[in-house]
Amino acid sequence: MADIRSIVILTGAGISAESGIDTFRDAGGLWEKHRVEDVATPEAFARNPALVQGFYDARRAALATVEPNAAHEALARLEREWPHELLLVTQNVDDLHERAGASSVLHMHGALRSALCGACGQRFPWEEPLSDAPPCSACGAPALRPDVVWFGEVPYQMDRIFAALAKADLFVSIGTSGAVYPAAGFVNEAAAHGARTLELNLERSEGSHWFDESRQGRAGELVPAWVEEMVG
Ligand code: BV8
Repeated sequence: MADIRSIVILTGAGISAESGIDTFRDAGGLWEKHRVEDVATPEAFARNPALVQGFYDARRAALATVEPNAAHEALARLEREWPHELLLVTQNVDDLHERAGASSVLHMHGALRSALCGACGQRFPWEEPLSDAPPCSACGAPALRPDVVWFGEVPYQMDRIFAALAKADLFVSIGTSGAVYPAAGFVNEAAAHGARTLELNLERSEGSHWFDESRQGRAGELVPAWVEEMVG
């Protein structure tokens, strides 16, 4: 690993699967129970706010019933022990990276435990349901929505992510199907700037062919083994 200094890691729903959180596209996943266009777009929220708020209230409440797994813990260890730059980007809206001890997690698609005011744009840490339209703590309007990036909305901190990808020596994608952009294009962005690329996923993804190396298996096994290779 002598030639590797800066690392960018991207995680997806697969890293939380062994914690009991449904992925999106696996059998029995979230998109089998809800059509994307009915619950994960601004149009869906405008059309049926109660359905969308209920979908996210249920997922926020479920966070109390799950725990981080060995993969989350291994990435927290890497963050503690890696002596050079490391950026952990997650597409996930759960808080399992943080609860495993990761201290600097970039939630490019927002977070269940955050609320966004549609009236004044303020964000707040949030634990409670939003279905009963609580007033915004800043402006008082009953306009709070999940602080989550829906399809058609702009992911958070894209400049920071692209700057890190341009400097990365290694890009690692963990537990994602490579189905959604711009996240699915990060491997190409990193490789175009000379990074080595590694995929750790249960099965081959839509983007596996872009990676220098793709390992198949459960994140709970592959991620601790990879972290041991890096810092052991
Ligand atoms: C944007 C938050 C402009 C919400 C999410 C046509 C072509 C190309 C693009 C588009 C297009 N039409 C529209 C677009 C853009 C669109 C898009 O990509 N659509 C797709 C469907 C084609 N994207 C957007 O709208 C994005 N915004 O483009 O803005 C822009 C662009 C660039 C720069 C600035 C602005 C916004 C998209 C964000 C949507 N919000 N999540 C919520 O959580 O409810 S997306 C959601 O799905 C995830 O966050 C993630 O990003 C995405 C994919 O999910 P995964 O995490 O990968 O999960 P999945 O179930 O799919 O896969 C799980 C994987 O884990 C599997 O591979 C499985 O094998 C593996 N696995 C399972 N178990 C395990 C495991 N691996 C290891 N161990 C295990 N145990």
